[in-house]
Amino acid sequence: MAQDKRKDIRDDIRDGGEIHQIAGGGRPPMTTSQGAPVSDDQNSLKQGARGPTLMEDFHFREKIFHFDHERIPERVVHARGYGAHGYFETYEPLSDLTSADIFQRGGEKTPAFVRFSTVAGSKGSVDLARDVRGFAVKLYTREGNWDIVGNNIPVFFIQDAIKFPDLVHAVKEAPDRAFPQAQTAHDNFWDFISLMPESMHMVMWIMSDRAIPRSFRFMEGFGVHTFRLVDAAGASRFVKFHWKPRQGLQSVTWPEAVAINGADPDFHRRDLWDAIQSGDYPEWELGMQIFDDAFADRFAFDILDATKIIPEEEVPVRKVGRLVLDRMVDNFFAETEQVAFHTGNIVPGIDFTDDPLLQGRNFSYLDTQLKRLGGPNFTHLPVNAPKCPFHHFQQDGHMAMTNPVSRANYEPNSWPEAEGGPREEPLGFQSVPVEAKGAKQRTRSETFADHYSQARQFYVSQTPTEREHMAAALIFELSKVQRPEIRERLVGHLCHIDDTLADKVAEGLGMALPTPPTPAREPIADLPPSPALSILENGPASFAGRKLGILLTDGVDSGEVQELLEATVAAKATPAIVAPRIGGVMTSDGTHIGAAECIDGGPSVLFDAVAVLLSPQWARTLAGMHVARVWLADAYAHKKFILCNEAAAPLLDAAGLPSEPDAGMLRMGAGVPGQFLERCADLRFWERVA
Ligand code: HDE
Repeated sequence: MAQDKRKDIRDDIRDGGEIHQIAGGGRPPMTTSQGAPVSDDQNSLKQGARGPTLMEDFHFREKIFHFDHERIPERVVHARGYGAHGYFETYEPLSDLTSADIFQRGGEKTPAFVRFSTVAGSKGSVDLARDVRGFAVKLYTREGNWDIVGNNIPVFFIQDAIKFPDLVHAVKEAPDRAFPQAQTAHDNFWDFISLMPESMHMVMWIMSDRAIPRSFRFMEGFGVHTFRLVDAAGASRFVKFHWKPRQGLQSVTWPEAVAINGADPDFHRRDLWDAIQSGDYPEWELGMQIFDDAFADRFAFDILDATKIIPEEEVPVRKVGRLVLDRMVDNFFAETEQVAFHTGNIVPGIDFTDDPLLQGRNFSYLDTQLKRLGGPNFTHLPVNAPKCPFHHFQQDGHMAMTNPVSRANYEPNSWPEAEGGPREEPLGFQSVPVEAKGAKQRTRSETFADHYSQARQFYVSQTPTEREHMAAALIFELSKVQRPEIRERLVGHLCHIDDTLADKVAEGLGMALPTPPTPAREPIADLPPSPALSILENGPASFAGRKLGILLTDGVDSGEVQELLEATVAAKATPAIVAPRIGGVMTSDGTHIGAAECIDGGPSVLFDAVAVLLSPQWARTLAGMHVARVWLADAYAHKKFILCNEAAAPLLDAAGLPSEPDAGMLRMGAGVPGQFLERCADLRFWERVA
């Protein structure tokens, strides 16, 4: 029999037939990477059953060799990331503003790939680190790939790229002890930051809940720098890019982030995977803040300074298209790990400005890809290759896969068209002919010197709840700093931002208010609040896309369960059943309901709101279980909306919840699930004092 099968394989190879079709029924036969069929993948080749392994075992050698080389260097920053495919749809032609091909035809869809990331942690770190999130978008336009390599925060720590290695060294684990991992709460980070007043605006953002998003789906993205839009006549305007999530903004709180990192370190990637696999495709609108030289001249800050925003109230964000993510990758390594973004990947109709951070980035990204992906031909990888035709005379190098086939590999040449290769396109990319003047110098423009006005504006734009979170974050972070003088230096900067904040943080750290440092210049203005900067002011209109954790037990009223499940689906939210055992529960009418999580594997912190529907008997049992009490007590403390049935009362008591429900807690009854889910659109009952 085995003999026959081998013969079949040989015949198939001889015939040049599809070897995949023949052995082992529907499964393809295992082969070496040279294509030789493998008969035994369980045992290496030995001299005798207990003897030495033989050097001639080419299959073993090749398998181990390949395994030994599976890893490539992780990204020096943004190592932990998660990507998905989708498309960008242009709303209407923008030919009056830009000749970029992607903006010429309304309704046109352009393929896109997006990679979200944390910055500081290594590849295997947790998703809910307090950190900036990368929001890198590759648009495969008909005139080449355009990468908007942005973040979920519109400003940056530093003004000049030459400080980037210092910043990254300071935030990452210390070189001697190799910790802490994926966090800013340590001496090196705050030492550096407290010596860099230009970082104060960014510090306000990362101490806000922006740095702990509920999911990639609920955060904004920003191009950060000022770019240019260039029209067909060569006239240009300035532009800042924004990605606005259709799902609304949402973050978790710090105590939740800490707990989620333990319960599900893959919380963000799982969320994106689940949403896309279930057909709930996340969307962002591309917004542009477009302005001219006159605005740039009169704006209080320098538009080339990446530590500043342009408030949306001053230059409104015009929505020009939408990005939809609708397909997960087939292979994480091939696509998400090997995708190579570069700020220098721009297309005709878009151009750079002289922002010194952007200029430095344009210099950096090719280097990093060369190191990471092992050679200059990473553009041949499917995720990086343009989807439009491309022709050039670059050749050879490691792993060259798309090679020229004609004779000419240089230009000019006099070979006929068929063999002569490509020629320049007069309408191809042209830089805006900006005049540059001034002496060569290492200096920082005076126009970059106000480090506090916008930091303050961010703080005063937050709701009281958000301000409290910021103060708590600063106290937490600085409490992890061992050297008191670092804490003092940082609180000194806070004195320039907001007195109440400085007082609160000093009080929380148990220190006297320090003397503030002398600012590089007096703050330009006491700027008005900008509501666009608050997450809570920009939440969702409904509970759609959120997750309701439903704790169920055997014997629960089947009508209650049915109504809640139907209301949840009608609200376009996802119900996640949590049960005492993963086998699920049997409701009062004998219906079996499967569980997504067993109660200790699915703590309430993983859900946006919770419902507790129990049978009287199980309510008493759960009241005696620590894990069940914590499940409910946490939901309450995390200010989640809670729906409970009558029978759950013993568990509520045991968990220490007040006997009088607050307005964030609803009692189950006919018609209540619908009301509850409407209430949940507020996401949290912030008024609760817990
Ligand atoms: Fe990056 N950055 N960056 N960066 N960056 C990288 O490129 C760099 C900056 C951003 O998902 C690296 O492929 C310099 C700002 C994202 O693959 C590297 C400076 C912003 C990603 C690099 C900055 C970003 C990166 C590391 C200071 C927001 C992940 C691996 C001038 C606007 C892209 C890699 C992905 C990645 C350099 C500052 C966004 C080393 C020198 C500001 C989203 O090239």
